[in-house]
Amino acid sequence: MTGEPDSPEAWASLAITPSVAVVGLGGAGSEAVQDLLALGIPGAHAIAVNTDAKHLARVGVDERILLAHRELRGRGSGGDRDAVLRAAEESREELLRRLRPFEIVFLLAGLGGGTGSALLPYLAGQLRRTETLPVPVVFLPFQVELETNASRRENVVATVDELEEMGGLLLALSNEKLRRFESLPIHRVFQVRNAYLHSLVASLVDMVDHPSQLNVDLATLKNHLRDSGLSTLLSGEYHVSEPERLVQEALSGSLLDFHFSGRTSALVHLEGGSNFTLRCLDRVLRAMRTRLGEPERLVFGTRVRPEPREVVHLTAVVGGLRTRTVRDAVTA
Ligand SMILES: Nc1nc2c(ncn2[C@@H]2O[C@H](COP(=O)(O)OP(=O)(O)OP(=O)(O)O)[C@@H](O)[C@H]2O)c(=O)[nH]1
Ligand SMILES: [Mg+2]
Repeated sequence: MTGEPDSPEAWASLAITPSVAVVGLGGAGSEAVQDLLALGIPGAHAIAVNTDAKHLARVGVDERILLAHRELRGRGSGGDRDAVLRAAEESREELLRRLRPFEIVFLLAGLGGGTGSALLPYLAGQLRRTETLPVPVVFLPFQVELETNASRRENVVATVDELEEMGGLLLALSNEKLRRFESLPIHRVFQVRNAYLHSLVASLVDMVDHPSQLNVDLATLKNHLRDSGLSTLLSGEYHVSEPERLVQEALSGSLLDFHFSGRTSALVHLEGGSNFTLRCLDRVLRAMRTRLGEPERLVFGTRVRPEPREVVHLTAVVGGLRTRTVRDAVTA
């Protein structure tokens, strides 16, 4: 420890940096984790959990967990959510032992299969009883997959219902929204989506990880989430001279699926340079208020860097998603 026992340095070194895990569940989730790793999330630990031993063996992560179970025999579940739940229940202690040490655990899964669809709400529910903050991230299948495959649709709806019921943060990335990139090759489209997800994950981690002038830390975030119902995460960057556009970009440029209800709330964090003025902050907050239809609660934090910057970065946790929103997207 540096400095005198009562010095600010000593206290700073006592403050615990949030430890973050990015966890891929099933095939699609594990692949997305690899893309996030490639883009870099400083300090985050990458884990893949699968019932498919072959797939697990070829993903490049820090830690692999095979859900071994008599029924599944290391070959994936072939869409059997119930079998995966039985396996998860059997391995509950082990899974929690590996995930509980982290303060924030992002859980990623493509919905529609068995492994990711079953594990995501199961683990989110288990972790919510601990000190760890679970952040579920789901990839919703293309509409055509839902319309042409009843069992896949049932898996998706069951998972989404459980997650909505739980409340808290939910990042639902809609494959349908990827249609705006339809001229790109398919693997590139998923990379674009994962790069967008990376910017959200990195923004959240950065918001709680580095001290600000008006601070938003992990405790602030957890408190905010407790009273906000179902929430999602937005982020964006725009020129410091156009604060309203910053809010518009963050809300409309999103690949997430969400609609707001009448009772919204927002936790907003802004980072800018030495030219980020109080007027700019005020305009962002007013724009946010208008766009969210007079939120019940608006909490904000700011961080100002010593050098001037062209852009302001916004991270927002917005609560009060209309219930059934994601399900509407699934059943529309
Ligand atoms: N492979 C892959 N699939 C994706 C991706 N994004 C969404 N998906 C979809 O994710 C859904 C779930 O598929 P998987 O991840 O293979 O399923 P799983 O969770 O491994 O479950 P089982 O194999 O049935 O045990 C499917 O509808 C895919 O089309 C992606 O980036 N990669
Ligand atoms: Mg699989």
